[in-house]
Amino acid sequence: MITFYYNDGPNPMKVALFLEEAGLAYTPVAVDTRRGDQFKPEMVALNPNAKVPVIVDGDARASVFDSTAILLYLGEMTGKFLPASLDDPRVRGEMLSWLLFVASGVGPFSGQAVHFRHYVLAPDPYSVNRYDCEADRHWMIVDARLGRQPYLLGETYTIADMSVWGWARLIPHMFDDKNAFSRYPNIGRLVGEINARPAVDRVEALMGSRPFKAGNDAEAQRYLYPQLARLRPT
Ligand SMILES: N[C@@H](CCC(=O)N[C@@H](CS)C(=O)NCC(=O)O)C(=O)O
Repeated sequence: MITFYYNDGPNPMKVALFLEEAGLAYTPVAVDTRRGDQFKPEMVALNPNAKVPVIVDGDARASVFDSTAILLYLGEMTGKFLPASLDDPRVRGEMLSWLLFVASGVGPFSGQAVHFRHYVLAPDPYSVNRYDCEADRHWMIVDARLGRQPYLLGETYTIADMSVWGWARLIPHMFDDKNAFSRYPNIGRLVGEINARPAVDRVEALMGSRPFKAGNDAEAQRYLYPQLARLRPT
């Protein structure tokens, strides 16, 4: 049995999507990051980076953190939602390229774009422009790829699409533009297609079953923006 540590953020969403798509049995454990649950010793023991998602696969006695690593683990463990011919190094290389492009570029730049547009405490046009621009540049690359083929890795829906979906569904919020998908029509098509899958209804039911703390009060800021402590006079 898998234990899934999660909140309703984009990275846990990707893993929830896989678990639901694959029909795996799992026990969800909510981690309220605005209340600091991610820093509890039992969480830091599972993920020294003190973030979600994390899974513990009790049957295999495996513990895996970071959404991309978890998607790869679950894909390889089940043999599902992977490209065909994964034993061909060229196919595996292509899959890793796109997974890591999402993990190291799309995700971090999108996260910072959301932060500097919606949550920054000291408004800063330079940073908004920097992260908007980089997030947009990454999304244009994804959109061009999806303009040539239905899915990131070709003709089949894989973990790479699940990884992109976690952040792509937030594009209108990220750019504060409800028509943002008109700039990325192929991503809009993929997000619409994945959102229509029954697994997404189950992911949303899971996320809705546990009301996480909302807002950006002093407690949330203390846990989510540890850099603020450095600004306080000693
Ligand atoms: N690279 C990690 C990033 C994980 C991450 O940033 N998780 C967020 C939720 S989407 C989190 O736990 N935030 C709490 C915090 O930053 O303290 C992954 O892909 O899993």
